[in-house]
Formats: sequence, structure tokens, C-alpha cells
Amino acid sequence: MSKKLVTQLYSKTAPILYYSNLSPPALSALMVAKTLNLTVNLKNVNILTKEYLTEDLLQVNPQHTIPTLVDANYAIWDSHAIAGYLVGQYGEDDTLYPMDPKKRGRVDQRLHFDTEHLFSRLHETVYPLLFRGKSEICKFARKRVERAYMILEEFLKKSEWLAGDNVTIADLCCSSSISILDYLIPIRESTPRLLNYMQRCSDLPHYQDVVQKELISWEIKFRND
Ligand SMILES: N[C@@H](CCC(=O)N[C@@H](CS)C(=O)NCC(=O)O)C(=O)O
Repeated sequence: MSKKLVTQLYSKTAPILYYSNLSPPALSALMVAKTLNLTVNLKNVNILTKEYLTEDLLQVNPQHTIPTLVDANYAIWDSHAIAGYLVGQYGEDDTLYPMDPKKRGRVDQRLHFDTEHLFSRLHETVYPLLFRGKSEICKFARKRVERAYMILEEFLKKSEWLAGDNVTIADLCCSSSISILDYLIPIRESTPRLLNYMQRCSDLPHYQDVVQKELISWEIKFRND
């Protein structure tokens, strides 16, 4: 495929972010960039039509995953790796991704939890709805998501934010996965800390203009189908 991807908000020197508004990891990467006041050039990729298989992206990232960031001659992918890179490269300090090994270890653990539990459960929930013509979420997927909510509730008994007393990239990454999961399988009163946490996340700068805004795209997508 040789179709050129569309570039939006173009700035000559800013990093390029291969992006989709239906991709929670892409929302996380954008939220991290915005939190750092960093301008990125968005290249919108339609994941529903597998536009991620275009030559453009394959040359940069053979794994062809969204998000992918290209900063001059440096390319990096996986939202969590992008988040850590952006803080190291453009952050004024290490608040969002601490250098202290124990604090960083805690953040890294939550980022892996996002990959292993939140995103993978989101994938198994959404994939059948988007690509296999299913109209209902299967019981097994629902149970696994609810189990993930309970684990998050346990995390939040230890600290106000997912990896400590202040916001880190763990919150910026996990909250976008959780918000889409919550849209599909609502968080219940039985996990009050998680409900309260998501309320606080919704007050974070850029949560509204990145994640909340895109939840509307999700609603439109599912309403139209
Ligand atoms: N762990 C990755 C997951 C990325 C991912 O799987 N993104 C999906 C879109 S939400 C994608 O690119 N799918 C296309 C593909 O896997 O080829 C991350 O955090 O960036």
C-alpha cells in the first residue's frame, strides 16, 4: 500500500505522532505530549481499515502499531515507551516519570499492568464488537475487566494516584484505557476508590480535550453500527 497518511497541525520541527482517536494508547501518548506542552504533528491512521499497514508506517515501525512517534531521526513505539521517552527528552523535571529506582519501578509496574491487563482486556472486549460482528460483550471478557477494576481498587488503597502521591505517566496511560473500558463496562460502586480516581483523572489538564473528547467518537462509532 502506498497511500500517504494525512498530516495535521503541521510544524516543521515537532515530532510526528502516528495516531488514531480509536486507540487508547495513542490517546495516552498525546495526553503525555500535551501535559509536557509539547507540540506533535498528528498523522491520523484509520485502524478500522488497517491503514497502519501503509508503507509510510511500516518503514518506521515494522510492528505497525499505533501510536508510533518519530522525533527527527529517532523512532519509538509502544505508548509506554513513548511516554517515558517524552518525559526524559522534553520534561522539565522527573515528576511524571521519577528517576528514583523504587519510584520508577512502581510506575513501570503500572505501565506493564496497562499492557498486560487493561489494554489486553480492552482488546478482547472490543475486537469482537468491531471486527467479528458481535453485538454483545461476552461474559468472560466482562468478568476479566471487572477483575482488573478490583486490582486497580487495591492499588488505590495504597496511594491517591496509581504509582504514588502525584500524577505520573502511569496515570496518563492507564486512565485512557480505563475510560474506554468504563464506557463499555461501567465501573460500579463496589470499587469506590476507582470511581473517585476516574473523577480526579477527568479533572487533569488535557483529559477532557484528548480522552473525553474521543469518548464521543466511540459513542458515535457504536451508535452508528
Ligand atoms: N502496547 C501497545 C499497543 C499498541 C496497539 O496494539 N495499538 C493498536 C491500536 S489500539 C494497533 O496499532 N493495532 C494495529 C496492529 O497491531 O497492527 C502500546 O501501548 O502502544
